Amino acid sequence: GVWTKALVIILHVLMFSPCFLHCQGYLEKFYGFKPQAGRQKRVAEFDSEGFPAKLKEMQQFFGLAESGELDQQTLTTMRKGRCGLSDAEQFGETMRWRNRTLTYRFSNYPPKMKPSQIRRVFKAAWRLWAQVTPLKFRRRARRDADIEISFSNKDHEDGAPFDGKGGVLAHAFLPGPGIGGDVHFDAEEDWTSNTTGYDIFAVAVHEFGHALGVSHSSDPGAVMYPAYNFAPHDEIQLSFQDVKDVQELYVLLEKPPPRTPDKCDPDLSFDAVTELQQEVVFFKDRFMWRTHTDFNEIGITLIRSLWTGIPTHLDAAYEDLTSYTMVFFKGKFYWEVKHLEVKDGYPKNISDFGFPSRIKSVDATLHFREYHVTVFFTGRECWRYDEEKQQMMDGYPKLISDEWPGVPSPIDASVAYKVMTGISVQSNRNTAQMLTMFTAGLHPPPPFCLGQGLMLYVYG
Ligand SMILES: [Ca+2]
Ligand SMILES: [Ca+2]
Ligand SMILES: [Ca+2]
Ligand SMILES: [Zn+2]
Ligand SMILES: [Zn+2]
Repeated sequence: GVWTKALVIILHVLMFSPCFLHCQGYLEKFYGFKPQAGRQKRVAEFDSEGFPAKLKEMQQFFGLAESGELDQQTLTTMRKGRCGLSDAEQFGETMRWRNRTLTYRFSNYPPKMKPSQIRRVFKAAWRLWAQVTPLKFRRRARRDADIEISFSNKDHEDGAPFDGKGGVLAHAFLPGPGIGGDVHFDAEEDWTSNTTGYDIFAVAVHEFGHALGVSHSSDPGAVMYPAYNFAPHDEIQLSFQDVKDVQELYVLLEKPPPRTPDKCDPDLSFDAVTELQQEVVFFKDRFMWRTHTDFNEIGITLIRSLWTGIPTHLDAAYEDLTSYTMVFFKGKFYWEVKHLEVKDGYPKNISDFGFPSRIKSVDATLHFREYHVTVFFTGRECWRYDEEKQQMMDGYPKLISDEWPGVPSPIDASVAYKVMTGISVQSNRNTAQMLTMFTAGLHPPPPFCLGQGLMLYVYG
């Protein structure tokens, strides 16, 4: 009847009230739960739609059965010592340090442990993070360290007071100036590095993760799992997830180190290709490959190992054999090089060739030795330059599609070699027609590869 029901409710409330309040506080603190305010509050506690939903969220995070009820497993998990930071907020990826060397400093030490021991333990904790990132950690005695480490009781004036023994063990601030990166430990915990109490090493590794910008992980094997999860003498190491998370901040977002291009990469395209006396030279980034008819092996070398005065990442290049001059192009400039030395007064502006001011760079050049003619490719247009008269030929520019039917534009690189003209066009994946290897006509003996983005044209 009514009375039994009332009794059940009363018992229910009595049984769960203290831990309900604790649990509500837990969800407020770590899952952003906002109980309804004012008069409604008492009634709202059990009926609130928000509560079971938040509880389920917490259960899901910890890999518990998502009952939405305060079952035993859930209560046990909530009573565990844990980190003071929220599990619900994902930190922005922008919260990371720009410096590669970070400094840390101890404001004080916990009462029961020797400072020298603490320093040794924390050094080892930083090492775990340093091993998987480009970061270095240095201890400072002076005040201006990036990461200030302190042990405090209860309210320590940062809006997140500690709670005495148990509960919240420590918290940390995300990377940033001032309090950013700082790590606070609850001084009232039983900190140890032996068998009893909380292992300060485990908690330090966790909090240092936050100080680097890593958020909580629901992987129970991760050190970034929010609850204290270690048996004494556990071997503490970063999990796959921890490493992935921190590398997302400090490794993947970095500019990758420059790759040395691979001449067998089928997607390889060239910046420029030119003749160089009996050789053909292919340029890519800081590198070049030199091919000589007498040698099968094609070596890759730095452009600067041969020509010190010219830039890398060239646009185009050709050799004017009548004057033994190499001409290199990059942006609106060109360089003339004789006997490996840049001639005086260079670089000069490409407008010298007679380009109108709208032409800001050239894509590729083709020099025909026997005709003393140089072809320039710019976007969809091509130009002819008379090397003897030193002027653009009449009637140019023309459309590449008119003058060179079938050659897609824009063009990456081109070279006229003996009777052949090789044109390299951006390997834009869908151009199967480019599989004709220019190099096949040049140097047949395998193993030989120099990309596949080259086409062979016979000029005649
Ligand atoms: Ca505490
Ligand atoms: Ca700081
Ligand atoms: Ca080019
Ligand atoms: Zn934490
Ligand atoms: Zn604090």
